Amino acid sequence: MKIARISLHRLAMPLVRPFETSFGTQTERDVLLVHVVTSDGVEGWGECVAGADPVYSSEYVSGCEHVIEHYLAPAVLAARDITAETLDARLRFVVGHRMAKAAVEAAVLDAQLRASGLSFGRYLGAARDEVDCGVSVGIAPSIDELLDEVSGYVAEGYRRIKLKIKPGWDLEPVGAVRALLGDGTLLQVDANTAYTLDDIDHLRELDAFGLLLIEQPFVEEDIAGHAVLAAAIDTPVCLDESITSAAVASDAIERDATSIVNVKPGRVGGYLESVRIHDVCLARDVPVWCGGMLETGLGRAANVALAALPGFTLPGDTSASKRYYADDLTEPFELVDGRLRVPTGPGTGVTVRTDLMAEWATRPPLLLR
Ligand code: OSB
Ligand code: MG
Repeated sequence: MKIARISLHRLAMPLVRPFETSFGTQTERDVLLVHVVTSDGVEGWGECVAGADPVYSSEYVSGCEHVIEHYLAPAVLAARDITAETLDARLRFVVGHRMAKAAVEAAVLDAQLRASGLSFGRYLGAARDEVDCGVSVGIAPSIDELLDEVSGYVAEGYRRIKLKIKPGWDLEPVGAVRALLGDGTLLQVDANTAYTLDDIDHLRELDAFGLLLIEQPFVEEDIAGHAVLAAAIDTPVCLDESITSAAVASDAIERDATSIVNVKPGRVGGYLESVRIHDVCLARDVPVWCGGMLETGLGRAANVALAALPGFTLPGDTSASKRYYADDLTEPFELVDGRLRVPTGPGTGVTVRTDLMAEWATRPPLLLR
């Protein structure tokens, strides 16, 4: 396959409600889309999941746009023949920048699969036609408002609740939500690196709430600290930010720093590396689940396909479109019995609504050839 043209699109999409985590509050998504056109005129789309600011990871959307414009896109355009499978070798000269690479990979893979009539699900190895869904609930202004929000999601049918926590917003809200849900409902927490080794005794108090897991309590680089924590508490430790590749996943599992793994294609450099992480975990009986980055319908479509692989045994942060956006960028994903259907059409199986894209654009498209 020859990529003849690449365009980069930047749009602002308002969230239906502010999303607060230990690293800040977000009221809209600053979305970067990668569009590729092959020499045969086949199109592919990829979504970049980097945030507006480098606070979840070192990447941020303007940085991704820069590295794609100046390094990744020129390398793709210069290749006489390229596929999703050969892309990693082509782009290896750029160190890191995984979210930028993942967006390019998604666009190339989408075009490749559309050309061959294959869906993301079929290509990645989906074993199911629908996936169990959870929902990630931000830090709320008060416990009452948190309970209202959680009750709404429970009524919609979500199969697992995840609460964002930070020092000062942990035991009390988690206890209140556990009391609301009763013992039968899956409940987990995500600290987004807000704690340190000094907090181990405090984090042990979460054991009282029967949590499925605690996600990323310590900083990204601290695999050793997570191993210490995992040995000291009953709640399973699940790494998110720390898992940047299949090699790191394998190492973290080996060192007992994580007994469950959150897979996010953007964070690990793409869908192909995500499948490799899945395979590493499946071989060791480590459950994986698909994380989210407040994706539009475009990124969601591919994530839902990934979440249908056999090792994804826990509900993902793959929520319905309306949990994020009043209008989605593609046909909306709707929850049925707590599940989303895996798209079956070629490529991602969804269509980017270019009319809405133009309406939400924050600058004209950047055309590269
Ligand atoms: O840590 O999982 C996270 C959103 C943005 C950045 C990081 C995270 C999240 C979420 C939301 O928790 C997941 C989603 O619903 O897309
Ligand atoms: Mg997380």
